[in-house]
Amino acid sequence: MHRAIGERDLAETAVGEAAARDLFRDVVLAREFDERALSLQRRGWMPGYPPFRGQEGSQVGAAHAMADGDWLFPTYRSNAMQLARGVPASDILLFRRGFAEFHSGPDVNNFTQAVPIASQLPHAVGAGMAMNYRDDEHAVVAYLGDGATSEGDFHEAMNFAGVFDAPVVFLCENNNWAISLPRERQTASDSIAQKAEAYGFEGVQVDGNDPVAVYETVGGALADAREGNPVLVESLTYRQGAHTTSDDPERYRPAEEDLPEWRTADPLERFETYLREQGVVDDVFVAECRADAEAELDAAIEAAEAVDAPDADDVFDYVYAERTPRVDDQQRWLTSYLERHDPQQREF
Ligand SMILES: Cc1ncc(C[n+]2csc(CCOP(=O)(O)OP(=O)(O)O)c2C)c(N)n1
Repeated sequence: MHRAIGERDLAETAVGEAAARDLFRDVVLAREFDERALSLQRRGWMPGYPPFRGQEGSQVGAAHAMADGDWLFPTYRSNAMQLARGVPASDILLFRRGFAEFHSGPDVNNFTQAVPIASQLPHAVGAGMAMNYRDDEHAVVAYLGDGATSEGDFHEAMNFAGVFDAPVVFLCENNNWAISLPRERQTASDSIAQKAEAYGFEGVQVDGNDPVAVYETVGGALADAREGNPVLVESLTYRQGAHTTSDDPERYRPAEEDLPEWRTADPLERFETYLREQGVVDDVFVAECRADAEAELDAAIEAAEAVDAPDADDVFDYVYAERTPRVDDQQRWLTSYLERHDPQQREF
């Protein structure tokens, strides 16, 4: 497994000083985004929010390893990746508020965030196969959680990727929890990475709280994928917060996790300490990153709040390309419910 922080000088890694500062800047931005988005949800501005606190280092490291033209197939959890790929923070917030059209930001190759677990994976492999047919040299990163590895879609996608040499990196962010189900109850395999072997390609583990190691590992995996060799990367990290704002992890999470310290370490604090030791960042730079992140989020929230609230009926427009009778029934039910109970609730 690839672990760098504290074990290697930055000069020995594939990340130069300027690139390390860029990584740090985006990890700070991701943390600021996550905290501000949580507060917005708490004051009722959006219906729900899935925090990614603890996973910023993994997501930013992976996003920086991608080429601009590569495609990301994200989930609800991977907003830090989208942010680091250049999706405006206001778009991510508006998407979470219920505007489907803000799903990926202009000119960024991101597929829509998947909420049905693992459903993005066959799509991602299909996109990779299409790249092969078109002689397109780009690759795909298919993001998933540890829970997704129990879905049939995961195994079908892995099988197709192996058979058709699809240029796909499966980035499994193992944050140790799938809502209340711990990793050891998810699979009896020793690792998630080893599942790749059954499909004829490589699986690797990486310290997901080390953005440098993730950058190197995902970068190497993307290079292999472009040669027709898919890779499964298991990024070992930890979900510090709740599954979503509807969840209470105190109901199921032990007070003390039986995990090594590096696994639950805060990626932001750890990276900052490392970069200070390496002489790559100082007080001035760290303060500047924080101030810039705050200003960026101030502006993003102002822009997002200036958009009128979505209408409750929008929910029904994006389920299928064409309406089904059942969706029509559900819309009629909601309309009559809101008229009877609370007409004001037509807006969030
Ligand atoms: C097909 C499907 N089954 C069940 C759910 C309910 N559900 C939402 S999130 C989740 C757990 C996912 O865990 P994991 O894949 O580890 O991702 P994480 O939330 O940790 O990022 C489940 C079971 C769903 N969204 N889709």
